[in-house]
Amino acid sequence: CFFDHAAPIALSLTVVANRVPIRQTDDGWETSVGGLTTALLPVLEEEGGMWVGMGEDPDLPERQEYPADDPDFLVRRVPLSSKELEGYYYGMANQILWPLSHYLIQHLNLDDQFIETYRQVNERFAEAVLAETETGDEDVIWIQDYHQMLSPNLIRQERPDATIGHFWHIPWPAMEIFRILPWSRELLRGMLGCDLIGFHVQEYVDNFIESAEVLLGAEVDGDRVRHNGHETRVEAHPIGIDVDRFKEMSRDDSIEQDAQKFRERLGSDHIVIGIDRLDYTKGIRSRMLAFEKFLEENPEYHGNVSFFQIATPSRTELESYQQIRREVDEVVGRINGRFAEENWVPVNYRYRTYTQYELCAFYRAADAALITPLRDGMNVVTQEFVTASQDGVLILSELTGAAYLLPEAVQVNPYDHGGVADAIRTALEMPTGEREERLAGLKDTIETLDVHNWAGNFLDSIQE
Ligand code: ADQ
Repeated sequence: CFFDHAAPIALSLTVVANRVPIRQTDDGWETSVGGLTTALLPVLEEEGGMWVGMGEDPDLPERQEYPADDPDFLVRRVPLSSKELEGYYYGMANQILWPLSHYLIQHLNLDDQFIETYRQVNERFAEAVLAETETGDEDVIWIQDYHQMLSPNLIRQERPDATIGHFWHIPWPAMEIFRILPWSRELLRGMLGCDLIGFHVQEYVDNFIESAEVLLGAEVDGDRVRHNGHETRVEAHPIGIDVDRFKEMSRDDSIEQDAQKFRERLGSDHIVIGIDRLDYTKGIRSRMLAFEKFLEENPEYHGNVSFFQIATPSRTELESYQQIRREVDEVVGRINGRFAEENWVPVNYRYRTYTQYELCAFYRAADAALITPLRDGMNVVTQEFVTASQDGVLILSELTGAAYLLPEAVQVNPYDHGGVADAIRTALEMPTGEREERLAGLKDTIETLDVHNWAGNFLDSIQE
């Protein structure tokens, strides 16, 4: 992989993502925490380069060298008006591409205004990249996610020799779902400006290739797609977490103490956790219904098991997110109203963010994690739990990218509440030997997925 090379590769990297990786705090500027930043910052720090993302605040500079005293890389903001942000981000990205890719088409809002603004904003991003970069053999432009489907080909038209990659972090749906979009062909042509497109798993690679073949009549040869005289490779590059950082954090004595205090506070023999952004794709409401069924069917567990669910506020401006929040509130209230006893509350629900350090203590304290999205590109909470846990059981939705890679998890269909209820019982009663064996297998896989390998492998592949 890239980081194992004896001498660093001469590479100048331009990352294009919806958001820039730095934020302003009371003490000055700092890098934000998150998978993308963790993966790509070391490359930018070592090799230099640029990160292009949207500028939501007109008071922040368009160009900012970071860190200011001894710059490693350039942050380039593409300033967006609130109207642009609404159409491109809240509209096209969040109300069209997000629900469609997760097969939840009841949330689709196919408003023509959204694609109009999306085209304009993708053009603005492409112009920023073209203005700031030169074409050299070692220059790589790496675009991230569904916010930027058109900019690859816009850049390609001006720079036929540029090296352009794209990583798509969510599922690529079946061709018959993708073709629902009135602009499916235009969006595919935009993506095919790339030299390399990465997805988490082969299923999404196959879906993308089929979409290009059927909808554009592209020529396909294995993982290569030819269209309009240009060839694009499409590959699976499953993302990981920063395993060493997570391991180190979870070994910290104070994490162990915090986990212990947390267990005492909940006061139950068994703790099951769920941690997600509050998003209708994450299946939080279905999970609650499954837990309710578990309580109905297993009265001997009343008073002995607590379900601790954290939901991070997300995309709160959108009605569909306000609605899922109301629905989750309602079902939590109902379950607790129905089953709570003098010294026991079955569902402990928190609608807020935590630090990674705090999350790590929750992972450590849990007997089982209930990770049951209705659909998820990968789901890295899974990997964080497995890395931090010492003896926990992973219950995982088979409709996630992670499920393809983690056969040792107890896999469930998130729509099957009875099946999930049975899985909870299986997890709580699993013999120690089996728990250890499954967890060891999961840990092995997650070590190899490490986020540094992910970035390194993608960058190696694009430079082949
Ligand atoms: P997300 O949909 O955001 O990512 P996920 O992969 O689960 O989903 O990552 C969520 C991250 O947020 C985790 O690192 C988690 O620790 C953190 N988080 C969640 N709740 C939190 C809280 N209350 N406080 C603090 N942090 C919290 C998209 C795709 C996924 C894909 C990733 C990476 O939807 O399928 O795995 O990108 O490619």
